[in-house]
Amino acid sequence: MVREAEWAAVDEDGAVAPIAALLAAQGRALDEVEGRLRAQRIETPSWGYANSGTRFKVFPQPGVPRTVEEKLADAALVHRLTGAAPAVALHIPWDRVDDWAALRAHAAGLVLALGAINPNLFQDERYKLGSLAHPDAAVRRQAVDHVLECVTIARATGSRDISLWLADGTNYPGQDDLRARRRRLLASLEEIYAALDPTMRLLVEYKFYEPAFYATDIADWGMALTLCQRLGPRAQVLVDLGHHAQGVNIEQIVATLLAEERLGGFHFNGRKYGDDDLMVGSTNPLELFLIYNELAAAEEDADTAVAATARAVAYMIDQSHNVEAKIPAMLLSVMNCQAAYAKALLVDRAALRRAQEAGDIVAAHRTLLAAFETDVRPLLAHVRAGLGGAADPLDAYAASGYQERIERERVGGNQMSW
Ligand code: LRH
Ligand code: MN
Repeated sequence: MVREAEWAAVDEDGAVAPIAALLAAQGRALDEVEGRLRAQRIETPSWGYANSGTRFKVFPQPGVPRTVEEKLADAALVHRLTGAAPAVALHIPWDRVDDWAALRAHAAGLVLALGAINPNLFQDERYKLGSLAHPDAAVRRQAVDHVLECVTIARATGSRDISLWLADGTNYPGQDDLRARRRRLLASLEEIYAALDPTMRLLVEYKFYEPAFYATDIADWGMALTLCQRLGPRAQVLVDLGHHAQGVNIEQIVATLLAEERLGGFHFNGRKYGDDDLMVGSTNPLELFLIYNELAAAEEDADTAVAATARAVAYMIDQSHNVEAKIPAMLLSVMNCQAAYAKALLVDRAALRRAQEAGDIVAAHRTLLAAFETDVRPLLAHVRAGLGGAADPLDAYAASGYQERIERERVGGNQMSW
């Protein structure tokens, strides 16, 4: 499929020499940084390979998967080329199959794992007034049962995380009792938490508005954190980059959740206005770098509980590629995460600490900028090549003929969509 020759050997040693020198000046070895980059894992979303859109229009694209297996095939190529996307998050019922064990084996055959299981409590008519927080006990029962089914699915797919986002909320003041909704929500979550296997986690995703336009039941990190603290240690907060009000300092939320040992994972994407679900790093690469900077620092923290929390974070992409080509968009998104992490790993933390302790604000800020402004592309080409991937995944994809092949072969049937 991908002509090996396309992956021209890069003059790796020469190209990474500047990075090696930069690290040597810090008394650090290139191997340490390369080792952490080789261990980077980004989970891609099955729904990112399918058709998606806005309330105005869903634009179908040629070659889009008609089956979960075709989604996995596309995800497998993204992993082969980047070396850093070995798992796919699933959404239920969008990805429901009859035989989960067979799907798991099929994925393994593609060198892929099945990742987080995402329940869907936002598309059934009965959820108009909410799901886990709904005033009607019968509706809450249905919603809890759906999440319990997702726990059963996770057991079959070997997934660690149940990744839960709720559209629950109200549109007008007085529509419902806000504390009563929280009580109902917590009771539903307690039943779900009790059903988790000891190796499983419940990731609680917050969002400040939409589709609710007055009060969202889990609207911010504080509401999610306090719910998780009431549930237990395996309930952790999921940070979707598109779910904050303008101007919110997301890297500070990340630092806080790490300090609380409650950062469970991310839904990475880019946004300029609302929950735009654009390619991560496309609108604000500095913010993505600053988020990875908090994570890279926490991974090395002397506080072993904080370091363990940072190392257990689930890095997941949650995007909808409404107009751009889906597989190239996913490739660039993974590449942007690799670049942000690589830059964060180059931060001279000793110099940063010295400047902070000396109160030298400009020097401290410049220490971060120096890493952010470092060209890490040769380093990443080196790391990917070492993982059997492509020096430049997008060039390799263009040369592979894969897009032309899927557009030729995937004719007929129903394209998958939200
Ligand atoms: C909600 C959300 C959530 C999903 C969906 C696909 O906006 O971020 O994570 O399940 O997008
Ligand atoms: Mn999300």
